[in-house]
Amino acid sequence: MFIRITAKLLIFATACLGMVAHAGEKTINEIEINHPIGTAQSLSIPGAALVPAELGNGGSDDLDYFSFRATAGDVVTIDINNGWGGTQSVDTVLAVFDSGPEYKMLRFNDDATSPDDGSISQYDSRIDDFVAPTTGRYIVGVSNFPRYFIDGGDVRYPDYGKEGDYSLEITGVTAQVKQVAIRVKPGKGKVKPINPKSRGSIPVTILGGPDFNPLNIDTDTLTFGATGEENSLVKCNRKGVDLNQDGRIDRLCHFDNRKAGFRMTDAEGTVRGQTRDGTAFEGTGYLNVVPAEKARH
Ligand SMILES: [Ca+2]
Ligand SMILES: [Ca+2]
Ligand SMILES: [Ca+2]
Ligand SMILES: [Ca+2]
Repeated sequence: MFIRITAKLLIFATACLGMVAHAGEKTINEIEINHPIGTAQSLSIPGAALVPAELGNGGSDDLDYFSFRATAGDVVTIDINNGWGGTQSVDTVLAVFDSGPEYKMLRFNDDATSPDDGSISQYDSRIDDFVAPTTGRYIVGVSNFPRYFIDGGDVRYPDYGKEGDYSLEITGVTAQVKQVAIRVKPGKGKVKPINPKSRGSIPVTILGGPDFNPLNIDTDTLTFGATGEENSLVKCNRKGVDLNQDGRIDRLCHFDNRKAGFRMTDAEGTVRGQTRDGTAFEGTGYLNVVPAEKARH
């Protein structure tokens, strides 16, 4: 390994570290716990996304899994930048899996096959031209050498975890996100305040639409909070009720107040998720955040 490192450093020591921003790229911070693969962090990617993340911030054997939705035929690049060469240099490996439950491994890469602008070393992995076979959800795994991914979504040698930060960049996704209506803290009368510090949960109604049945939601993919990426789900009612009396079934879900991450300045909350057939949706609703002392009244 030392020889490989030396040779690669010589070749790439002068490589430019400048990051190339892609049009419409969205930055989404990693949220632990995103392992094992069944608890992958759901990313809503409007074409391209940059995910600053770290191996080691989720425990000593940290692995990072992220899911995203792609359309059949999308040609997707999954690229690690700034992994090798920093203060916590980490030799990353990448894999793409289907959405389970078998978690078949579709692609794997340890070291990039060519240099790129965001990496000083080909030790930063990159998967080029992943063609989405069907419209649906895919899972990206990030690990480190020698913890290679295996079919089924796990890794060999799980105890060789090494810490280090990196950026994951996913480009080439043309996911269409369906817009749905939600009501945060539904009920009659004035909007009820949310106290960012209180324990307990926030009820959110996801309203049914002409071609949207909330009972078809894959609740494992539901996120809600200040950015819409927060893994805050507590539970959803199994049965639907027509809460706004428009003849369509709605669904009430509860999200953990603290995990939703609201601050005093937030005016809206966002729900994101996917239906069981892989359709991505999102909805945003007004909320009313108040200081802890006022919320008691
Ligand atoms: Ca992590
Ligand atoms: Ca993790
Ligand atoms: Ca790279
Ligand atoms: Ca590597």
